[in-house]
Amino acid sequence: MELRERLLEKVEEPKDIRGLDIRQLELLAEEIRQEIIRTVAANGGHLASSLGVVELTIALHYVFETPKDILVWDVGHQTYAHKILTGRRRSFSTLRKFGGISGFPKREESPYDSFDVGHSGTSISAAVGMAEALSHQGLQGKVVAIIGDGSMTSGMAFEALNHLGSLDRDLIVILNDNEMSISPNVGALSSYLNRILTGQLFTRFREDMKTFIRTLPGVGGSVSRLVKKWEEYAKGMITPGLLFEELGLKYVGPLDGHRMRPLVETLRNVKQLRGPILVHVVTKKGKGYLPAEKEPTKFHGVGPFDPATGRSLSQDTRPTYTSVFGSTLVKLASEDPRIVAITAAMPQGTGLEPFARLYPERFYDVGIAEQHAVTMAAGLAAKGMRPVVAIYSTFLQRAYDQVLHDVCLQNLPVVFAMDRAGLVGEDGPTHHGLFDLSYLRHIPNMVIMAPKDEAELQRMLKTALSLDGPSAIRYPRGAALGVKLWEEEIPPLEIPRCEILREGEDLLVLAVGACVGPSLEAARLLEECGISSTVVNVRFVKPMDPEIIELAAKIGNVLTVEENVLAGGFGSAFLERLSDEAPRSQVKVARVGIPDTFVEHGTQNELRIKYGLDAPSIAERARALLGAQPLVSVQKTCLLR
Ligand SMILES: Cc1ncc(C[n+]2csc(CCOP(=O)(O)OP(=O)(O)O)c2C)c(N)n1
Repeated sequence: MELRERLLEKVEEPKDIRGLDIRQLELLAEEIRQEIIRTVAANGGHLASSLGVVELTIALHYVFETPKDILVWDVGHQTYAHKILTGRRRSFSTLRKFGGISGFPKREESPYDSFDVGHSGTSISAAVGMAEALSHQGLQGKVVAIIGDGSMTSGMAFEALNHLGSLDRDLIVILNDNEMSISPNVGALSSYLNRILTGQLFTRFREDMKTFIRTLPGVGGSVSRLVKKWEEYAKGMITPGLLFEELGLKYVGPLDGHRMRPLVETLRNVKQLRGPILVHVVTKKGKGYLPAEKEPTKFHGVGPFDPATGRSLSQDTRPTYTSVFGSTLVKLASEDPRIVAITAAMPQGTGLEPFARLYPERFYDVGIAEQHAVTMAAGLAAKGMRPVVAIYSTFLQRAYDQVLHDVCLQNLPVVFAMDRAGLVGEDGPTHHGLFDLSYLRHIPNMVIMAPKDEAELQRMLKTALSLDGPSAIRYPRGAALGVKLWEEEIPPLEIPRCEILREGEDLLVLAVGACVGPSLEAARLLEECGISSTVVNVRFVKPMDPEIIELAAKIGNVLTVEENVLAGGFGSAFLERLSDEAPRSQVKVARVGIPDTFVEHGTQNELRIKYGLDAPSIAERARALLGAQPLVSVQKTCLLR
């Protein structure tokens, strides 16, 4: 039972905490934690990362004069405490809800959110730009980038550090080191940070020097004297953050990110320093909530759960597309030793964990390094392997040139498994996979597939792995349809054959992937008002089945349906083909898809309704296409013949 009034009740903005003492800041941290746990348990969200930086966030807003001093968050999934402290305490219960506040920083939401973000590795680059902008305009203000050890593995972070080290700018990089990405962090940098924490860096150097000196000719009995001398010299030379110092940043740390007093005192000192500085802060992911401390990967991003136990409230027992992809890849890998799998820091999210367990030597987690993942796959394919690169649709955007220049230009057999294609829901505009059909369709050699259900996903994976060139399969986030899976031999598909699911004379509906289900449902609704539809499961967005154009010319009214932006998507591809192959046809076409806008956050269903991708909206659109009196059979044209 709480007897005292919550400190949080009086906090609207950071200035309200600047008069508190350290003990009060510690109490505030506890209150913020409870607020975060309560809200995320109800709404879902990124729990563990946000819990890990509560003290750090308070200390930053306490010491720095935000928003004049600028905080630039990396990824932005850890900003719940920041949101609560910066004017959004009262709206925090709407976190990630349709029409509510975003789960990520948003400039339009608050002047304290300096940069919109959702993808890893942008903070140092953006901070460098901001520091330069302040300087150009003669403005005062410190710029502080806060980046996790996982995000520090991004190529962009290295590019920015490399540049920053050569600039004489006051810029503070806070390295929030919890030794975790979503899964345990990987790579040489991660091992380096770990060696700093365990104090092994100096010990290891000393051992290496001893070994080296022993190999020198003629040192004989004087070894120990020499080693001692080296040790004295090396002690002055080896600072824990030598790597960063060499890059031109002053290194401060490692600091315990959960002890308020040293955090505040160190940040105060750092604030006085000039030039680029890296502050190494050690935090615990999930701090203060036992289930999340124990299982930080599970609680990285969660749906609603029971806060007392940490148990998920979801009742859905259907498999996900992700899990079917993962189990099918395991099965196919047992039949073909050339198959290898690559993830960019998302072994769990992409369903590759079973593969990693069974085939550790054929599995690569490269860190948050999508570009490297793709070009590495190209290298593997160039030398006879069959790489499957599993990357969410939104994150593959990072590697567009690698897909084009390193994979497709050489027609290499790399399979792109693009999870989370289409509307992803509550993560919002940074995470929707709405562009992949457009950014892949124009690249020569690429085969693009979209399954209508999880059994077809299995067949597409089999098909993709039988090709001698690149291919991409895009499938949605969340529960699959629950159809029967292929257990023994998985039959491949014939490229580029589409599948006619229903035949009718008034309307042709060309549906891509997850839109097939709602399109069939729309056809049933239309039938009730006397409109008969042919519904086609497109299957291959590229190459396009010539039969699609024939059907269009025969039926005369065509509705394309896709969960992708309309610009450059499947509907555009259809119009291009129609214009090329039947230039004088009078086929009437309407395209259902995402207009030229970034889509906000909300549940997948809410967004599908808003953007006209649910069955009733599709049926409505078809009625509009067919004119004012949809019950009258429309006139058909067949100008191709
Ligand atoms: C380009 C890109 N790839 C992948 C992701 C998915 N992702 C979100 S958070 C995260 C881990 C980030 O780790 P870290 O920066 O250490 O933050 P932590 O969650 O541990 O606090 C990943 C891989 C992303 N947001 N952006």
